[in-house]
Amino acid sequence: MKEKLNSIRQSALEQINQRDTDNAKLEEIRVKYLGKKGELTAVLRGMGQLAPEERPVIGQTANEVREDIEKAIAEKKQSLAAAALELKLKDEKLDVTVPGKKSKIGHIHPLTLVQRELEDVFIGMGFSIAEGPEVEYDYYNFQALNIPENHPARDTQDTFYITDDKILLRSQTSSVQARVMEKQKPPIRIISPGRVYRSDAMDATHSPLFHQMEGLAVDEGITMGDLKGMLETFAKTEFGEDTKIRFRPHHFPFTEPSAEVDISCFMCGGKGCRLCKGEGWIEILGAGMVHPNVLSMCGIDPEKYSGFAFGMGLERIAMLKYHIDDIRMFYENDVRFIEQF
Ligand code: 2NM
Repeated sequence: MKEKLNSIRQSALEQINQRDTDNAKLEEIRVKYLGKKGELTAVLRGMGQLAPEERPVIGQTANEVREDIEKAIAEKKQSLAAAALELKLKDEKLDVTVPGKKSKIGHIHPLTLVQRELEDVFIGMGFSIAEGPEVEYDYYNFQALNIPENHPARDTQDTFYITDDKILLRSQTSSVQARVMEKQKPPIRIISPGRVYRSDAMDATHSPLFHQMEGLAVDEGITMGDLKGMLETFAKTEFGEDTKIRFRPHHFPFTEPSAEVDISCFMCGGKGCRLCKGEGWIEILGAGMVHPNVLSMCGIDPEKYSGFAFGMGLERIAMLKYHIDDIRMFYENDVRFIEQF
């Protein structure tokens, strides 16, 4: 009996300590020797047949064998866990000296770039940014801006109507300014950048969707001199300290008097070149003194208050600045184009 126990111990320990014994194999071994139907259990069951004086000795040996096997299993388990941890640590070792993978970084779209730059310039002069809906009432886009019923801009040839006559895609961000004047009392100093829509055929200089930035200042005693001084500061900040501005008489329904504003060519300094087409001057915006009808329609007393307003196309500014000769480049999402900014 004793030999039997010793041989059980020996073969169990041998199997446990084999190099390729893993956790699953350990469990098999445990069941094989210590399980309910295991070899050691079978020996203990057979104790009844032993002589009474042999029982304590064999019993003690059997317990020792059980303890030895249990201990060996526990130790093997521990060494397996240690080896697994070792392997994991080795596997997850991080070599911080390996050169990193370069990830592609996006670019700011040139229109966004120009919009942000202009916002900074005007915010620096005390303007705040105002926003409004792109789907707009005819009232704010035309009526409140003194644009008469028969004006060509109102034609379906020129404007995208959502409903027959009341709702449209705004054709200028002046609609935002009409909304602000209606809500807010002077002093008002706002710019309204954003998308506008006009039913134009796409070509190198036209797009049915483009971007504008308009500005508005309303207060007591605002004059054309304020407009001129402010625009001069704007032109010098945006296009360089030597930039001059020039007003040419024009007509807009929402301003009186109105003007188109040129800057001296920032490429040739006014001598005449390819960019200014030999003119020395480049048209960049429209402006004027807010029409009294617009003020009163928006609930501001034109006897007490006056204001100036201006508007420019962001695409046009970006095209001049970056020498882009086709407006369609802005909307095609060609990375080779975007990557240049
Ligand atoms: C322009 C040119 C001239 C303009 C007028 C107004 C408002 F709402 F005050 F009447 N906002 N913007 C304006 C004036 C816009 O764009 C070429």
